Amino acid sequence: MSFLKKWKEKFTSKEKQEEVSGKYKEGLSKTRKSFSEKINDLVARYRKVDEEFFEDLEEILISADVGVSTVMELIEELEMEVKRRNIKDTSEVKQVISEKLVEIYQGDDDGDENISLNIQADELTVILFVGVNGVGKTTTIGKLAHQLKSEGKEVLLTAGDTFRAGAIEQLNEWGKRVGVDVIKHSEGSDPAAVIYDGIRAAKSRNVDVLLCDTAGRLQNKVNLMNELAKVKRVIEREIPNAPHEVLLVLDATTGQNALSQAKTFAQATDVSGIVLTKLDGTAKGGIVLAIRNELGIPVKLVGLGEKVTDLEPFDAHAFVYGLFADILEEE
Ligand SMILES: Nc1nc2c(ncn2[C@@H]2O[C@H](COP(=O)(O)OP(=O)(O)O)[C@@H](O)[C@H]2O)c(=O)[nH]1
Ligand SMILES: [Mg+2]
Repeated sequence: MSFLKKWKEKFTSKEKQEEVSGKYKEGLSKTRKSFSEKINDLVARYRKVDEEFFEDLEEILISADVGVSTVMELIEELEMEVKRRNIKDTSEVKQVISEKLVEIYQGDDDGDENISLNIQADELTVILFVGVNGVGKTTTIGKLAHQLKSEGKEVLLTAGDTFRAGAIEQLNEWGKRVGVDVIKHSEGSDPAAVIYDGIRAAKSRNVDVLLCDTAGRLQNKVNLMNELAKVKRVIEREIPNAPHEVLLVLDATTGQNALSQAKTFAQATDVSGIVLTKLDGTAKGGIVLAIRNELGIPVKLVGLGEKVTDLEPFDAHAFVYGLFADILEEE
């Protein structure tokens, strides 16, 4: 089945499809523009699908930050598929590239890797946000709080980034903006102690989801590890299966640097999912594929802008649609 057809079939209503498509299209407009221009140009330059065509395609993908080993795998798959389908004309390759990009993200099965957040049905869910300064942890917490609240959940925030007074105030502002309470201590206090208070408050107020902010100092890896380990111990002691998610927030505009941050954090703590922010700010959105393929940690949420509604569950189809929307023909 064609890529576009499959994508449309995922939705129960046309309105929903248009809403999700629209958000991804807008959020990925920089990447799409650069990507579709290059692909169209490539297809115009080559009539025949040959080795040089694939070499140029390889370069385009690498320049979109897809990641070298992911690109190699993709090109190999494409070459096989093109042979199998006996495709000669370069314009037909666009379709195959979009299909293979989804496949490479999702793996061999038809895909439904569980990217939804592990939210408990009838007990408190604790989600810990980690990541270096400036990647968008606090903003993502604000956006997610808004989303959960609009689903009817009781949400509480904890200001575990006690390193700077500004960070506590920023979370507090988000709390006011979306109408949820924030548990906070003063600047310089122990993050584990704030989070402990957050859990206590969440329990006594019958909260559904507790979102915990943390500081992200990477200068000292040992400190970071110790701090995260302590925070996790405190959470585990209060709730045996918690934290239910440890979300590593990465800034898509930092490209390959995001990958190396991810490796460091994965050593420091058990990361259950990735939030990739600022996809709207980069032309190199291909980093999503590199992260999935090279780290083996699912991207669960993507930040597609600064507005409170600019947070979406990651969807490989939507992502590839956002990249190819201009160049795939409707049938
Ligand atoms: N364009 C864009 N900006 C974002 C996104 N997420 C966060 N930001 C911005 O990134 C900056 C740093 O975010 P912040 O939440 O303070 O990062 P933190 O230090 O990790 O808590 C802020 O100016 C946010 O508005 C996003 O998805 N898109
Ligand atoms: Mg912050």
